[in-house]
Amino acid sequence: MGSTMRYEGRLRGEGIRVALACSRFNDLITERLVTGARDGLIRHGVDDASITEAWVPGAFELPLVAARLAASGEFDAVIALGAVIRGATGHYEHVAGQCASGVQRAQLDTGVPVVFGVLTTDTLDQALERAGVKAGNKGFEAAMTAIEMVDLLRQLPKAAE
Ligand code: INI
Repeated sequence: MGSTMRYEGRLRGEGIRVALACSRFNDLITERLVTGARDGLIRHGVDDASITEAWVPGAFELPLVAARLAASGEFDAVIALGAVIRGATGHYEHVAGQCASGVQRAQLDTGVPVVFGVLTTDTLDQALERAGVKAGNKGFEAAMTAIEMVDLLRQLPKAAE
């Protein structure tokens, strides 16, 4: 009997090129997410010079830019960073929902991991807590996901021709 194959990405960032798609809306929060993401990447071996940032006005714009970065062939992973806060908008569901589905589409269309590092919260306080103040930093977590996914995809069998 053959043994079961088990694939799992490792947190090894050496040699990985990462693009951060960053949203300016709620930049008190998103600047912290960027800091957390850079910290997570660098702590796990990603070279500072291999991290690129592209800033967009709001979370709604993240999918287009994330898709462009992913399709460029210049990055092994893209991380979309943003903060959609319900209290601040009447169209929360649209912005958050479209952002999430657009980010998912970007990674499925390109085969390049595009990580959803976007906070969707009811209040500014909740967003702050998840941006490094109390309950971790979603940017840091997104960096771990990016590194893990790059390593996992390198291990998995390639798509058949
Ligand atoms: N963009 C955000 O990133 N977060 C929000 O909370 C938000 N609110 O509250 O509206 C927001 N709106 C702007 C949106 O992302 C687009 O930039 C805008 O609609 C132009 O396309």
